[in-house]
Amino acid sequence: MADHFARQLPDIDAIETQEWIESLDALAGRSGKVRARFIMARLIERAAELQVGVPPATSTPYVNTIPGEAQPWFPGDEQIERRIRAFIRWNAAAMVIRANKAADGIGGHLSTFASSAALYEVGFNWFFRGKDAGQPGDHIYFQGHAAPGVYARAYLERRLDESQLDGFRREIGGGGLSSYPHPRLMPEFWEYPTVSMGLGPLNSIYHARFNMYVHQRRIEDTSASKVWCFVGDGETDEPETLGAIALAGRAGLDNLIWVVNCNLQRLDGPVRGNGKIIQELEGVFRGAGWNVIKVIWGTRWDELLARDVDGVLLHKMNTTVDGEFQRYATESGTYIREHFFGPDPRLRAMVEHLSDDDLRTLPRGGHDYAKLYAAYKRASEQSGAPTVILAKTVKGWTLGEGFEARNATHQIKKMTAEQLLDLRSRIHLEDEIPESALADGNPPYFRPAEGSAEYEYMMQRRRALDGPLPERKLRARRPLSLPADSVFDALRKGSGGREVSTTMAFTGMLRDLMRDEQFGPRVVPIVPDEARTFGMDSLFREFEIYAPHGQLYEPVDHELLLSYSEDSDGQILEEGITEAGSMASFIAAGTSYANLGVPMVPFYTFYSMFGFQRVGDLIWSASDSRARGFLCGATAGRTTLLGEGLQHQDGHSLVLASTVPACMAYDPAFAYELGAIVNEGLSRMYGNRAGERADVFYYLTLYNENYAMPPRPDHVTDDDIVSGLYLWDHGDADRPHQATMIFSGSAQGAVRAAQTVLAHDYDVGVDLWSATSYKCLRDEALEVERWNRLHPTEPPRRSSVTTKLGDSGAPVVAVTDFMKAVPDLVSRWIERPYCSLGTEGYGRSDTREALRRFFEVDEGHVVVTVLASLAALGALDADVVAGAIERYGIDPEALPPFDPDNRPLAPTPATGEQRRLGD
Ligand SMILES: Cc1ncc(C[n+]2csc(CCOP(=O)(O)OP(=O)(O)O)c2C)c(N)n1
Ligand SMILES: [Mg+2]
Repeated sequence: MADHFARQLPDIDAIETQEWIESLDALAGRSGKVRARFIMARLIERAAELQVGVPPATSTPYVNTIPGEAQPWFPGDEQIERRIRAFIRWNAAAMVIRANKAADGIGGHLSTFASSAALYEVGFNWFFRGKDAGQPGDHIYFQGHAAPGVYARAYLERRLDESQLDGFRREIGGGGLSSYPHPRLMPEFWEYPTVSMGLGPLNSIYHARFNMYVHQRRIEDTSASKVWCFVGDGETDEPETLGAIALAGRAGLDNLIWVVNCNLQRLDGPVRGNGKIIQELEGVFRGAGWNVIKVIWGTRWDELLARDVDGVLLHKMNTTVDGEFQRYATESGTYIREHFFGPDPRLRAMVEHLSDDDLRTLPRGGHDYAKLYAAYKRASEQSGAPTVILAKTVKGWTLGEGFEARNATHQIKKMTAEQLLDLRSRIHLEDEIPESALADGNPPYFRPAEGSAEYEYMMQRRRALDGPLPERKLRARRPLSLPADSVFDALRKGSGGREVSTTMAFTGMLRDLMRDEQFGPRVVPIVPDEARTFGMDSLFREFEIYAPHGQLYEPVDHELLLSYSEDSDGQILEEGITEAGSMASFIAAGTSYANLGVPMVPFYTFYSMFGFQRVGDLIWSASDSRARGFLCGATAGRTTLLGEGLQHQDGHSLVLASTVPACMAYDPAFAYELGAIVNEGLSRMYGNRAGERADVFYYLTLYNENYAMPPRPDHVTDDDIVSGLYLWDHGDADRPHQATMIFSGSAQGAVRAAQTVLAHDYDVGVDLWSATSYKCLRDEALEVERWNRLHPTEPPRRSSVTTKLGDSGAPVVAVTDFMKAVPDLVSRWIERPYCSLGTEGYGRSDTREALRRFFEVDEGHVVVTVLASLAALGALDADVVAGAIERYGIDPEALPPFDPDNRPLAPTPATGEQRRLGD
């Protein structure tokens, strides 16, 4: 049913309205729908010129957004740029083919770059700014599997040599080139990891937004920097790709340009065989407030469109689905004449003067340099909105019949001698590549000599654009001074008996860090709509929430001391409900030390359950990116967050964190531990200790259980704390029985209570240790273990965890609010009987007490476990253990919490049997 919204609007001249409608009726009746559509389109365009305020149509006909006559003059030498492009095309293909010849199965991609060579080259020659002028330059996200093309250009520029190209995908041993963009593997070359589809596009949006943020906060002038992101059309299937485009529109990110390589294919086949990806994306992006530039047809189509007086060509363009377009790219001119132009005599007549070969090679817009130049120029001059360029290409373009638009093209990595010859002639390199060199299927590289016209042209263009790209260059343009150590004093002193949580301690510390005059402005607090949960609403008024356009309303709570305050130079990134977006912000802030030469310190605080589990690949991307900063998993623990149930109670983020090499995972129990870890983290990641700056990031668990935060014991140093394990409290050494307990995080409560009971009621003296980081202990122990293995004739070394806990023979019980796998990370290096208590299984809603009983980490279970460990050694009678089990009312027959179907058991009064609640 038609929408009748306009009938509700005030009509101040109904007769005039009627006249307009009648003329449209007459037009459509007399001249047909095509003509009516045309007039409407012109009226909409005119209305936009008059700034009438009519919203743009979500989709426009299947033609270029910039018509031929509106194209700017191209300032370069198209011929020489085509030559340069041919060399790059050749070398990109040669490196993949050679790599697979040398090591079958090593992989690589030929067709993606072949489809996007012009998309990149027009950028390299005319738009992408480097860093040589001392400015941050542009930030380019390359499509990951187009990497061979980027290497090939660097080879022409003498930034890579032939042996490096031959090291494509052969990194072990050094000097090789990574398969995809990885700053971790090629830290001086690649800036942004992209190949996990969707993450590059998402990161690019938050990166552009971050550049605006630092600009508006007057930390750095980023007005000359653009973020360019190259995206695959198939990649737009990923929710991460399109999930944040509305933010870019809302924030008016005119420093952001996306180029979507619409080759109509993904890995398996067509992206939208039955539809039109360009039209679909146009609607999506326009709806999100982007400036959309479609580059569909190459220049030779302009003439045909000009002759399309009846609109039949346009109609054919509009109604041909991508699956058919893909087919046309593989077919002969005759086929195209028959099927595309054929059915309508007017269309057929339009191309009568063209040969079959002309028809076959009518190019798509994404291979047309002048069209691309026009689009890029307009995009870079756009103000107030981000731009997306939807460029239509052929996958495998120039690679020949076996490749172009074939469904399998994505994965073909080899070319026969015949195919190589074909490519050579397609890109006119007969003079450069001798036929004899292709016989063995190992194509040689070729680059024009220094001093040649092509070389000089190319280098001159890069000099004019401030140097080469990509280049990851660390420049301390605006160094950071660390906060005064006194910021951590309050944490060291404890809470003076006041019951607080580590989350509250964290928020207080964050506030104090932000108040530090020098350091404070570099802090970037990030939160996904959970600030109130973590008590961070207390920061709103003082530091304000970043809003690019400021606060255009008086907040409902304006009278409150802690009102919701937004400002264009606000410091807090309140991202709304998007953990993925918040992670992208974390990456942008955490890599600012490299991207802008301005170290910024992100503290991203989130529900710990929605961290590693929800956005694990983005955390991986942060580590790929060499991001620095603090990930703060609040409401941590499976029993500490009460009431919320299994979707919220995190007992495994520390397990997942242990899989990320660059992640320093800590589980602090006390405020002073938190302070020591953050202090150490700051100096490790941002400090001025020469040579020690590390591209790592920290993961901290924060709990919401309140207890008195003890002062740091006199015998404990900050180094002890960050080492991962330290003796917190000596037990009574005179007791006849001895044991050790290790706590982490909120498990401290049960362990400390158990220590008292064990001493008084069971005569067991228990040392208490705090394990702040099992990951840290494990990493060190693995290193020692390896050293010992490889140095058989040297006296063996002992790991720190082995040394610290010694070999007294007394049992050790480790307790955590996470899974047992966490303390078990170090079990094989403990030379004493070792047992861990943790929270296996699914979380559920209840009180902390009930949860801790259920998960077997409460005082009773800790006491029983220590006694059982002693009994197992023969130090105690089994009856003592049985007595404790009874004393604490523990049901030995209850199903274990890690049984996936376990629901709490309750006795059935009549029979005394047990039944599942809820059955
Ligand atoms: C998250 C993720 N899933 C799957 C892949 C595997 N993959 C690599 S390239 C590709 C197809 C890409 O198609 P498109 O985005 O259209 O790029 P094109 O090569 O056509 O330019 C796929 C599925 C990946 N890299 N990342
Ligand atoms: Mg594609």
